Amino acid sequence: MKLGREISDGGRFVRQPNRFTARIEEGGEHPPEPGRYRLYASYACPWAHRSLIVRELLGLQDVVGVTIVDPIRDEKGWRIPGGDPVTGVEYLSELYLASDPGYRGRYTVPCVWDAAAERLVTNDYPQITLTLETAFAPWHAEGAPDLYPAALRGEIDALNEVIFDGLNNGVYRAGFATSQEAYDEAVTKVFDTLDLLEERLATRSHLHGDALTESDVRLYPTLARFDAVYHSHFKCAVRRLTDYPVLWAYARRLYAIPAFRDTTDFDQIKRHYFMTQTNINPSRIVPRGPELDWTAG
Ligand SMILES: N[C@@H](CCC(=O)N[C@@H](CS)C(=O)NCC(=O)O)C(=O)O
Repeated sequence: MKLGREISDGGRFVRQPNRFTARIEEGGEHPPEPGRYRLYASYACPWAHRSLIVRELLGLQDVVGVTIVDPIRDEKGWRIPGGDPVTGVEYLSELYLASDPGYRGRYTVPCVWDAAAERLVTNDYPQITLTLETAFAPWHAEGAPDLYPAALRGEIDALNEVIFDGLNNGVYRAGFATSQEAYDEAVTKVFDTLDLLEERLATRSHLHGDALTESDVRLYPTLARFDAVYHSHFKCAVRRLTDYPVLWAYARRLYAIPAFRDTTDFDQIKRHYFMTQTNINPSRIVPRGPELDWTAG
């Protein structure tokens, strides 16, 4: 993992920019089409998790194929067990290098491959779910939720920023900090954000009211990993998710929806973080527990 270059002088984790940022859009170089694009994802990765949730929520399984990588990443990066049925590659890095031989960043999931152009379109994780929600609308299943309704986009985008900064990326900033000051700053923000969301959800079933939106999809993967991984591995130890009655009930309500439950694999999540991020867990020991009942009440 080339994380070294993502640590600033003050010991702060600064995430690398995304290199592939083309869009799948009507009239563009990569027009939406069923069967043309493939999503590469890991059940362990929170950024990829949201794209798996949205693909299933919108009923796009036959429109956009998926390849799931092995949860344990070695020095060669993400591996595709048995090889990729579409491109034949064994490592995700091969798709990055086929698209840009000069690429020197991390080979990340999620990313989307255009089988017609034979190149990666995007590894721009915030955009992937939005693309499935908008450009692929003609192929959504009947009765699929509108996760990005036009009237709410401003509010959704604004709350997504708060969730990204305070939680999605905030937990990584706490976990990868290499100075006490950088850790303190990040962990304070993590719990301030959880407090804020606990209050917000006290008066509504979902982040923007009664209906599920993109914001809920962005929050859930971090909540699902919180007690199992972030509480110990990333030192987000002030409180557990289960100490927040409203958020814990909300997380279980989402888990009861098949698209969330089917894509939540606690075993792969734990093995990935504890065995792959050896910079903060050199022994690679995977802790037992916590024993949580995600199906309760
Ligand atoms: N594209 C983003 C977010 C996606 C991301 O970080 N994915 C992780 C897994 S959760 C990954 O694929 N890491 C590969 C690596 O670090 O080599 C980034 O570059 O930071």
